[in-house]
Amino acid sequence: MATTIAPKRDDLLRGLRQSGGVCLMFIDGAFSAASDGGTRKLINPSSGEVSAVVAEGTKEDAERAIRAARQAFDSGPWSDTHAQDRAKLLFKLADKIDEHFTDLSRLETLNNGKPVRETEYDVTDAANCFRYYAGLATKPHGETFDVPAPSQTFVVREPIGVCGQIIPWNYPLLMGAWKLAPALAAGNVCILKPSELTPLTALLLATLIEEIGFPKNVVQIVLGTGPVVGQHLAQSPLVDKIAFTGGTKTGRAIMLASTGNLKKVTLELGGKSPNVVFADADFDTAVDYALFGIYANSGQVCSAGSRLIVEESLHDKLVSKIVERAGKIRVGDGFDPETEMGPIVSRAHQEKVEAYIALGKQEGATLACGGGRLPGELGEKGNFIMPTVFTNTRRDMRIVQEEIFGPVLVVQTFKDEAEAIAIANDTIYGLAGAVFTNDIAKAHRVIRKLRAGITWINTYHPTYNEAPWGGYKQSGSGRELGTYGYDSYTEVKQINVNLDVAPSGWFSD
Ligand code: TXE
Repeated sequence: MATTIAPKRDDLLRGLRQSGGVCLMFIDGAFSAASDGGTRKLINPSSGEVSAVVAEGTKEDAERAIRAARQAFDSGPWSDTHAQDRAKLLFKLADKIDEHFTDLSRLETLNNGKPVRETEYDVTDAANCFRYYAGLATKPHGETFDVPAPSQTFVVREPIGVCGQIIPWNYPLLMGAWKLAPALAAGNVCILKPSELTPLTALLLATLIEEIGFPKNVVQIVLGTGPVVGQHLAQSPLVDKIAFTGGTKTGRAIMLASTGNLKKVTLELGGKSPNVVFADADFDTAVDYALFGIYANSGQVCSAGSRLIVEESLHDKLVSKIVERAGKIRVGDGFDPETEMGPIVSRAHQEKVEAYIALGKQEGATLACGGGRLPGELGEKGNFIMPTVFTNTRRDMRIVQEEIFGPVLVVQTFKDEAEAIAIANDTIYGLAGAVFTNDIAKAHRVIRKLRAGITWINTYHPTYNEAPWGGYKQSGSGRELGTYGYDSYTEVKQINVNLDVAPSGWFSD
């Protein structure tokens, strides 16, 4: 394997605002430390070393940001700005992200561990997301209705207000873009809370936002843990909407916390997505996407194809090829140009994935490959798990039903189309799913029966800013991206106008 060419840590952190070696958050127009001076050491998932020290926000910091946001929305000019002006700023931000492409992608690799080739995709996607919503900002149109004269009725969309946006660690910059771009395009003000594990790229984004000159408090970035800062955002009566991406359990807690003022809530949660392969599928394509579906970002993807559901007659041939190819995946440091799969985000999450692997063995599934840590010095320091495949599974096994969120593929088999569909839909989740077959009618029949919001035929994972993202069942509520994502940041108002200004005479004089 080629030598790791990690840029120097201090060079990567240079773009961030710091004080005394602590990276600061962005509240009320200024880069600030935590109210109680608290800090958190971030750990590089590949080396186990401290990668940065960041401010650890408190409830008081969250409250300060909420009050500043409230003021900015209620009396600031942002929600009344012309959409063209908001679009201009979003286009500028997209250009700034492009200018900082290398800094952002390398910082993301330090942040989350994923290989540079993945973080480069993420940065490009993030810029494209801002650009998409910059374009969309000027496109919304209202409706008018043919109601009895002399009334005229029309409908407009308006921003919701103060949006708390809580994001996870698996796509730290991209999830920030998915949240901020539609909300800002629609005229909302945002408080973004990155995962406490991976706040670095959001902090660099804050410096770009400040440089561009967004109005004060239109975007704030508050750091801190979920149970403290995230929970406070969800509970606050001054916050109008929460948009959350993360685990299903946390999503439930957020929904409960949001009931006080019945704020709007969108949730993008976990999955256990089926990848259905029929015997007539193009073999090499099915193998390729089965690998990509589960091992991209080390399986830490909400839409990962974590259940391979294969027609019985193809099982042995398909599994043996997948096992052979999985064994060749180069696992290592994200800065190593030869690395194909990086580490797990944290030691705690690595242990959670390992506990599932142990459980799979206990439950009686066959470990066809992987199952252990990366051997050698790198494997001791970092959080690496080898690509893993379980066969001989049963539908009731926990490794089949629960989201593992790591590089662990479970294989299930089916005899016919009806059984494939029944197995595919047999979890509490409904985020994504795919079907591989050369029979186009069958592909469409199966896709239409999948209870999932994001689906693919003869491919896995590609998605675009234009199309809605979100899940059925316990994979969430609401949709992000596309016009659906924009709409989810707007209130809808009907306006009735009397075109014959005269008393109605309903009550006698
Ligand atoms: O996520 P959490 P965790 C799944 C995956 C993983 C599991 C747990 O299965 O194993 O979730 O991961 C904030 N109020 N996904 O614990 O807790 C937290 O600070 C408000 C799927 O790391 O959901 C972070 O910013 N906020 C997923 C964010 O929630 C709270 C991506 C996500 O963390 C909070 C990640 C609270 N009470 C994990 N508790 C996806 N859908 O892509 C935590 N947070």
